[in-house]
Amino acid sequence: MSFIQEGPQLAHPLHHDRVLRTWLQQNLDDAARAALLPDLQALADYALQAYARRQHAPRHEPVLTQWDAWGRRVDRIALTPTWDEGAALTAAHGLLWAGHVADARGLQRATQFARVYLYHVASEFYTCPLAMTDGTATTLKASGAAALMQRALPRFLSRDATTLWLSGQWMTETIGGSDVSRSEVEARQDASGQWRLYGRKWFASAIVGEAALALARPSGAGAGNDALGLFYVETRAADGAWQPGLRIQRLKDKLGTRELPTAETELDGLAATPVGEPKHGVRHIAPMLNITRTWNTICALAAMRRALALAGDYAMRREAFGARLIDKPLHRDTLAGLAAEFEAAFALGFGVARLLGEVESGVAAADSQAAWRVLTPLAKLWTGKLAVRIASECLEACGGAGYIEDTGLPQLLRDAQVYPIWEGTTNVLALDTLRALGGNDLAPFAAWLRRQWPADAPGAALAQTALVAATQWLQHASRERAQLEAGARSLALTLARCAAATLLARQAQAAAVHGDLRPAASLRRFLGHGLLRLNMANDDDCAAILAQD
Ligand code: MFK
Repeated sequence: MSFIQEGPQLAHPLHHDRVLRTWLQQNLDDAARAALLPDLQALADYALQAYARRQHAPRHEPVLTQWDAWGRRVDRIALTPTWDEGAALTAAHGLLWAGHVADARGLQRATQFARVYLYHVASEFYTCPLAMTDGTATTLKASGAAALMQRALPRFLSRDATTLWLSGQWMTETIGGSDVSRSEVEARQDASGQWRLYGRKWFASAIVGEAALALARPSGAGAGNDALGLFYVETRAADGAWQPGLRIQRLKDKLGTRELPTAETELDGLAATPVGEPKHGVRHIAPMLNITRTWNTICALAAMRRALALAGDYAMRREAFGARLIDKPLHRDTLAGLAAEFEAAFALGFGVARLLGEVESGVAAADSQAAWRVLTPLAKLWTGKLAVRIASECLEACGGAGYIEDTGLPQLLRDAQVYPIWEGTTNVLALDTLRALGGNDLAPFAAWLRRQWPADAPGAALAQTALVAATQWLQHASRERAQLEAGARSLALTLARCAAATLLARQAQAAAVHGDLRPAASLRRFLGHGLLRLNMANDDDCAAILAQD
């Protein structure tokens, strides 16, 4: 019998996640932690069971059946067994409800996203419709549309799986995912005054939802994004059938997230209700963007954590060149470098989640509110990129096994590729960061970061140097829009790293008081990777580099 290698095992996702436990310890008081713990424990237990189940079961994917045997159009979508469990888990553990509970300290989003973090990977991206539903609930609240709120919010935030509704976000059309200004779906009023939607939505990720928010152009309205309206639709009739005027044309054949039924839909008179006046649609849907981008951030962190946990476990089991991989200095150094990046990203992602709750509860200071608006795209764009890199490195850390489908490892990489793409690509979010900075003035954001930096923490000088360089670059680049845009990604990555270092430094200092020096070690390692990412060619060089004729 030749040698058989033991595969990686998943350790308990709550008990063996130092970074999460430290963050909870520092950010929640004893009572809040005690209240949260049963849900975290249950979701982590579920994640462990789901991982074990996947080792022995074939993968399932949703299946669309468009016609029944007798020629009726049915557009039935059979979901995976894991998706069938999603509503019960969501309701039981308050995955949506928790983010909307009134909390005088504004901790509701922190406790919600701790749940999401533990559920995400096991959920097979059921978290996608949850993100959209959360975004819809938040958008309806911001709109003040009383009748819609009264009807939909109790369903979106239900603690009872039988009454829970999910919602989608229908923005993307064939003509644009990032630039929605040329959207073609039209909204027309019929003779009774009822609005109806006509056209095609191209990437409806949460198609299983009972509702959706859709951008559409009221007939006769002008061109551009400001003329678009935001509409609320319900997808199901009382008997559970699709509403008239909604057809599911196809499920997407995607690189990853294959358990998630992403649909192309045809709208042919689907009844709709305007959210607010039927114009300024992008402005109306903006609250949703910031919510779903926070979900994206937390889910990217969860994916990184899963990849690191498996690669770390494998390093303890695998021997090569006379020792376990974990005892090989280069392998250990590689894993530690990745884990330090993850820990910094975690500090940023959960820092943004906490700030979101504070902003929504009205307890954030004005400067923190402005910082939150900048930090949201920064966290999303950086964690999205990092998730792909960490997944790729963790596969490599498992050698050839990392490339073999039924180890379950390749799926981590395929799924990770979605984080930088959906909810705004890296470049779109870099441009959004410029929008959030409100021009070329980095001073308020830099001052906010400096105020967060704990006194005497190591690395303050490094962060200061990076912020000064970023400020100078921005002042210089702002003279020419093309130069500013070309450098937006480099600037955003620099700011994201500065913000992450700052928040990790706070955690490291608080942990050190209790004798825990591990976050400080991560901070040192993270700072060693450098904060500055300002690196862009001028336009002539770009043209020269890209020229092939
Ligand atoms: C499991 C993980 C969970 C995640 C699941 C995700 C499932 C994914 C399925 C999808 O990916 S759905 C499609 C996602 N698509 C996008 O996210 C769109 C990407 N494009 C953008 O983000 C553009 O920046 C955007 C379309 C929002 C705007 O581009 P424009 O046309 O250049 O907008 P403009 O004129 O600058 O802004 C219009 C208004 O919106 C302005 O307000 P005012 O009218 O009052 O001046 C902006 O300030 C405001 N705005 C834009 N982005 C905002 C915002 N306000 C607040 N926050 C933002 N993020």
